Amino acid sequence: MPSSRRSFLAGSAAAVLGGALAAPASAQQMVRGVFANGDRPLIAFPQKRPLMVLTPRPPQLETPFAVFDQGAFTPNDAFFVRWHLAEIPAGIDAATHRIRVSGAVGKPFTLSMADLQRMPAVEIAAVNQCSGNSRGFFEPRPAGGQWQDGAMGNALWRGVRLKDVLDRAGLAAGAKQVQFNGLDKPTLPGTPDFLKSLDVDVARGDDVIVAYAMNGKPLPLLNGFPVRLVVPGWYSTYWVKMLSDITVLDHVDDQFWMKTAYRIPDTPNHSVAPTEGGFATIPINRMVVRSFVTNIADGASLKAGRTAVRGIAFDGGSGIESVEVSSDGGTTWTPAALETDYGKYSFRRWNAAVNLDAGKTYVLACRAFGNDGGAQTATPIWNPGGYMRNVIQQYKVSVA
Ligand SMILES: Nc1nc2c(c(=O)[nH]1)N[C@H]1C(S)=C(S)[C@@H](COP(=O)(O)O)O[C@H]1N2
Ligand SMILES: [Mo]
Repeated sequence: MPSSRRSFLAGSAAAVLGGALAAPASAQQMVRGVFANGDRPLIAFPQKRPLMVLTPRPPQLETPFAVFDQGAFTPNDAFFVRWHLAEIPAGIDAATHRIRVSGAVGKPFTLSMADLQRMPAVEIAAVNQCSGNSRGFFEPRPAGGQWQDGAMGNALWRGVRLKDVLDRAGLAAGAKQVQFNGLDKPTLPGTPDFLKSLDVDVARGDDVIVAYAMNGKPLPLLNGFPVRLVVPGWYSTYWVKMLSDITVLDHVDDQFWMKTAYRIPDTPNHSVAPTEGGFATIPINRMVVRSFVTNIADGASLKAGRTAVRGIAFDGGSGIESVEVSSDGGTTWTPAALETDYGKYSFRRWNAAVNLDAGKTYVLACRAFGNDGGAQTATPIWNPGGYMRNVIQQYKVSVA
């Protein structure tokens, strides 16, 4: 890993609204890459502060890592963005938006935003993390968005229980899965529309919500205005944005985004050797536990003495049981203090302190454990999708 770990800012500030037609690279603020081909322009899309651009169309925007040191919740204008298809409405009238509920149900119906507002509301803090967050660190590199660690964010989501919506329609006896569609469309006729499905028992879980607010405000357009699915604990591929259709299926969804894409090896840690083939796969589902130091970057130069180390941890919904830090690359560990608990799906902030002597180099590390016994891996996993990275993070620092 190169020494300039995150968020090294260079160049002059020139935020470009709209983003698709960016200014020449020389006029842009850049974030220096922490892996090969990782340099990213910082560009402000509508309702967003300047974020790291992987692709402008469809927008794939990464949160600069320093944002995660500023609080347990990720501000809406700093929240990462990921779309698969390029035909995304540039504006939506919430007053005329409808969600169609149909398929294997007793009584199909449509829901307006006003209908949703009249139903009992729930609020839940939950991490939205792309399956491929940190994919750029995989070796060898799989195809797909070359994210650093910023394809994640934590927000307070407000909406109604999907269960309440489904109960209003009444599931037919043979209902197996619930399929979700949004307003985005493919550009070319051969590209499959983006559709995702959950088993009926997952979809009817207490915490799955049809969300119309994020951190107390309407969703930014790029994060799914006016309404999106929130599946706490699960990778965000299921968190369908600009939700327009809820279709109950009497069979297991066999379209591209379930049968072919977003599948993981059905192996220990969902890991395989890069040369391996012929293994069974399953749809990606719950997140694995992760933790990050947020106040010290890899390659940092620090002052000698007692030094604060702080960060975040989260898992797939069991909640964080403990976090430990190391200053010797993971040989010995000491417990960190856990900060405010916003619920089992939220970022959990933690803090610790280490003693650093002048003239030495250290490898700091952190590791988290979930209440379900989940742990981070000591060596990186590998799979062809570049999914579910949760290696114990290391931060090389030198002390003056
Ligand atoms: N309608 C729609 N919803 C979608 C997607 C999409 O392409 N279209 N991408 C999914 C994926 S893979 C991710 S990582 C998250 C990203 O959510 P965000 O853009 O709000 O951060 O949206 C999910 N929901
Ligand atoms: Mo994703």
